[in-house]
Formats: sequence, C-alpha cells, structure tokens
Amino acid sequence: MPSQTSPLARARGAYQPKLPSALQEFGCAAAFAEGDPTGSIADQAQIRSHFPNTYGLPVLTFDGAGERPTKATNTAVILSGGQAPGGHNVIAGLYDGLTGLHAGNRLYGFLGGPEGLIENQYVILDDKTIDSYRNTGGFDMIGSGRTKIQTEDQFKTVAENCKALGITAVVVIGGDDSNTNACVLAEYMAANNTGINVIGCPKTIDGDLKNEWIEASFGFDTATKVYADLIGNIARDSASAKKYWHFIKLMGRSASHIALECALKTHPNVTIISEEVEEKNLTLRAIVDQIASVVRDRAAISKNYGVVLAPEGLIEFVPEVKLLIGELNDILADNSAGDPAAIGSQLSAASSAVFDSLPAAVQRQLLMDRDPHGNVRVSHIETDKMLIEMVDKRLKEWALMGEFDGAFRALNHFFGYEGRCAAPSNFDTDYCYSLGFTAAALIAADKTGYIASVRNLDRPAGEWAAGGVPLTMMMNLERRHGETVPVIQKALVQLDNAAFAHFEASRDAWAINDDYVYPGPIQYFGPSELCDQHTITMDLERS
Ligand code: FBP
Repeated sequence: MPSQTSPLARARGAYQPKLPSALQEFGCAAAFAEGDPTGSIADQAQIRSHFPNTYGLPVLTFDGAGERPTKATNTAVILSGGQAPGGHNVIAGLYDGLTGLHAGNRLYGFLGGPEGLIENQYVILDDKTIDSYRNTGGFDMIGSGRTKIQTEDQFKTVAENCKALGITAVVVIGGDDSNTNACVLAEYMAANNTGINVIGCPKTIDGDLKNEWIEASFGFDTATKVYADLIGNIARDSASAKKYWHFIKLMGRSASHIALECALKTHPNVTIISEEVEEKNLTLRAIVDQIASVVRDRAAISKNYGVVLAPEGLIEFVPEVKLLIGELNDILADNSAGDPAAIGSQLSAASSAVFDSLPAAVQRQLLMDRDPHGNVRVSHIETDKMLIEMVDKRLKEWALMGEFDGAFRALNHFFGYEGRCAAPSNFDTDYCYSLGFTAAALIAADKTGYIASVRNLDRPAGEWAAGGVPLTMMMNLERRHGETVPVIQKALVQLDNAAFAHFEASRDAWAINDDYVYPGPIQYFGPSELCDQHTITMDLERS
C-alpha cells in the first residue's frame, strides 16, 4: 500500500456502497428462484457436448432468505485480464458477504490472475487489507493476468492447490475470455467430482460482456466518464485554438461501445463505429473518404479543426483487413511473431495486396504475437496515426484537383490505459460491491458454472435484482489460434439499437457544427443528478 493517500481516496474510503434491497435485508443466505433450463445462444449441440455437467442450468433470481451455513468454508478469488474500475469492490462485496454468512469463512486472493492459481501464489484477505482498498480503482490488491488455464496438468494443479487449502469455490472476475475460462474450469471441477464450484463476475471496460441478463460489465461506466472528460477538454482546446484536428483512438478491443458512448457524451465531428463499417462493407478507402469529406466541408466554412474518434479495433472490422487477419491468425497459430518480408507468400493474393497497402508500422503491429486467448493486440495498432496519414494523403489528392484548399494539421491521441484504474464512479462502486455480494450468495447456495448477475441497473440500486446466469448460455463456437472452440460471444454494437440510432440521427449536425459537450470530471459527491448518472447507452437502450 502507498504510504500516503489523497484526500479524495480518504473520503471515498468512507463511502458505503448501495446494495439491492433483497441483499441488504437477507445478506448472502439466499434462496434463488429457478427459471427454465437454458441453452447456449448458438451451436447448442456442440456446446452441450463440451460442457455435459454444466450445460442447461436454469437462470437464478434471488428471492428471499435461505439457510445460513453452519460450517465455515474457504473461497478463492482472482482478477483476470485487463484492469477495470471497481474490481476491488467486487472483492470487498465478496468478502463482506462471505464473512457475514459465517465469521470463520476465509477468502484467498490468488496473485497475478489465473497464473496465481496454477503457481499457488496467494494471500489470505483480512479486514485490514480489504478496508484499505474499499472503493478504490486498480487491481493492485492481488494483481491480474491473462494466463489461460488450458492444459490437463494445469487444471489438475489448480484443483490440487485448492483442495490443499480446503477451498470449495473459486470466483473469477473477468471479461468474456476469462469467463470462458471460468466455464471450462467449472466443467472440469464438476466432471472430476472435486467439490469445487466456480462463479464468474462480469468485468471489462470494453462493455462487450452484456446480454439480456448481464446489462453492463463493470468498469465501462467509469472508463467512459474518464475518456469523455478528456475528449471534452480536447474538443474545447480545438475550438479555442482553431488549428488542429485531433484523432483519438479509444480502447475497447473489438467492440465500439466505448467510442459510441463517448460520442454520445461529447458530440465529436466524426466517430467511426467498427460494427457499422462491417455491416456496410466499408473499405479503408471509404472510411478515409468519409473523414476527409468532413475535414473538407469544415474547411469550406473556415473551420480547420475538429475531433475524430476511432475505436481501437476498427481495422479488424474493415472487411478486406478482417480476411487478412483471419489468414494471419492461422499462419501465426503457434503464437509467435511473424516476419513481414516472409508473410506475403503465405497469404492469398487478395490479402497479400491488402497487407502491402498498409503502412509499415501497421503491418508490423498485425504480425505481433496474439494474446493467450488468440486475440490480435489491437491496443498496439496505431489506427489513429494510420488514419491521419491516409486522410492527409487523400486531402493532398483533392487539393491537386482543386477540391480542397484548407489546412490539415493533425494530432493523435490514444485513451485507454488512462481510464482502466480510475477511482470507480458511484455506479461502478455500488454495482461491483453488489456483484461481489451476489457471488457470495451463489457460493452459499452451492452453485457452479454461473456468472453473477445484477439487473435493472437503470433503476436506483435498492431496486436492482440479483441472481446468476449459466455461463454456457452465453457461448458459441469461434475460431481461435486456428481452431474452432467454445467461447462466450462478444456483444458488439447493434445498429438497430437506440444508442446507435441516436448517434446516427445526430452525427451530420455534429460534423459541421461545434456542438461539443464538455462532461467534466467524474463527480463522487454532490447532487444525485451529477453523481449517479448512468451511461447514455444504458439510458437509451433501456428507455
Ligand atoms: P479485458 O477484455 O480483459 O477486460 O481487457 C480489456 C482491454 O482494456 C482492451 O480494451 C484492450 O485492448 C486490452 O485490454 C489491452 O490489453 P493489455 O492490458 O494486455 O495491454
């Protein structure tokens, strides 16, 4: 722990997170109502065959007091994948829920993500540790990692390590890939009669772990508030100096939820939504033309400045580049970085031509090794610089044709890591604590293969509903590392949803007018309309 804390950190430490009223009333000794048996969202027969012991479970809804356990139990928790504001509060909610059930219950924090479970590296979490991390950002309490538990030996080692410590439940706090891994672990534990249950919690700033039952992943609310504050500041600088175009790449991996939410919050001149690019089959050239046209139209009214938002995963959605990445993934399936000079001969003629057309830096970035789950490391691809280079080239062509006589001076930014460890907003603080409490209730009810679910999030916290959703329900088959495997399906931006529709109806006006909104920094104290704002995406989707 740092030797000194800020006044804000001290004030936040005293904040008492809100819980759904049922959890407040009954604690974690929960009775759950069971829905009908469930099926996976696609590929049902194959998913069932991969998960014979955990497939088809019912959705659970907390509906009153259950039995209080008479015996103390031990639980493990890991943080997995990228940081997201609120992770510490999931652990605090889990700890308070478990110790409220039985004073002898113990929580083991395994260090550095899934790797800690394999290497048996852990700390026993106590009041002092938990109290010093309440309502704080970051994952530094126990660290995180992206190791994937995948070999038979690793599964066996994890089971043995847990058994040796008397652990009967493992909580995995993670995104879609980490919860896929939680699902596989739950199946292994059940198939081998280990007596160890596995529960997931929905984390990721990307906002792409969501569905009818998981209304939001934690961290998205805070991260988008941080980015929107920064974008607003840049937009105001741009409108003040009137001399720069700012190209801002935003984190979010494949999905454009972050870019869309930030656009709704700040009204930039151009926002590219990857899912629209894919749906409309837009080529890289069409995207560049779209941005260059806005630059030209604004220049025609003497506005040689503006703001462009681009999601970090954009390049993966441009159809011709997507095909190229698919081929590269298969070529690089051994997970080693490739050599740009040697790659051309292994690609199809079309993909080879696309590869050659990309700036050298992007070529190199596309050949970098994949993460342990087989994803391209999109946060390393300099989409912002690539777009600036290509727009500049296009404008020069138009200038030669007498179609552009403005000035184009562009600066690039990448907002990603800046938002992942921010002090959680009130929403994330309350939501995360409730998720941890819900996970404790699922453990007390002896459930496995579930992800904690807290719903009705657009209402005040007291009206939230807690429960559990079978992890297998969110799965489908996808190609990873050159193989077809079961994974939790990423929730991408839907073009027929209310958030996108609002953006689509507004963007032409935002392109030309300086209609910027300056959201300012997250407010933690003060009137509810300032401190408890939901994301605009959630408000539009649920209204
Ligand atoms: P998760 O999916 O694990 O939550 O990670 C999200 C994310 O922040 C992405 O937005 C980003 O592309 C990636 O992590 C960056 O990964 P790393 O932290 O390994 O650089």
